[in-house]
Amino acid sequence: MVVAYDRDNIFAKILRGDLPCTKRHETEWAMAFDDIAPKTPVHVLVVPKGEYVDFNDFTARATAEEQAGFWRAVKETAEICGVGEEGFRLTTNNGEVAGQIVFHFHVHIFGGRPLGRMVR
Ligand code: D5M
Repeated sequence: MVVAYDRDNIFAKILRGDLPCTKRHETEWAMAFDDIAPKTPVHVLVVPKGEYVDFNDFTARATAEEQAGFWRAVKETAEICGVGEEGFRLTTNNGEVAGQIVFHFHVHIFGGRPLGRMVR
């Protein structure tokens, strides 16, 4: 079930500077900041600057340039946060069924400790 984009979602407010964040990286295409409730020593969220509800929406509507810029920012953020070489986990929750609670597309970067195996 697709949710309509709400311009007052938490990440839209952070992008506008209406809410504070601990910023780790920013480019023309994306911003990265610490998750407010970190699950690992490095737990950073990377959000595109465009208005996309979730991964499905982003991949369907963002231009190739936006998508490339976004994924480049994800890679740069991992490096800036010191986990680019040793390894990290990327997660995106796509839709309520996956537990998504903020409906502005974002990718979690987890790292900074051994994460164990998630899928066997
Ligand atoms: O989960 C959304 C994630 O966003 C969750 O890990 C908490 C985080 N969150 C919520 N509010 C904030 C603020 N204000 N700053 C930083 N991080 C925040 P998901 O299931 O991926 O939608």
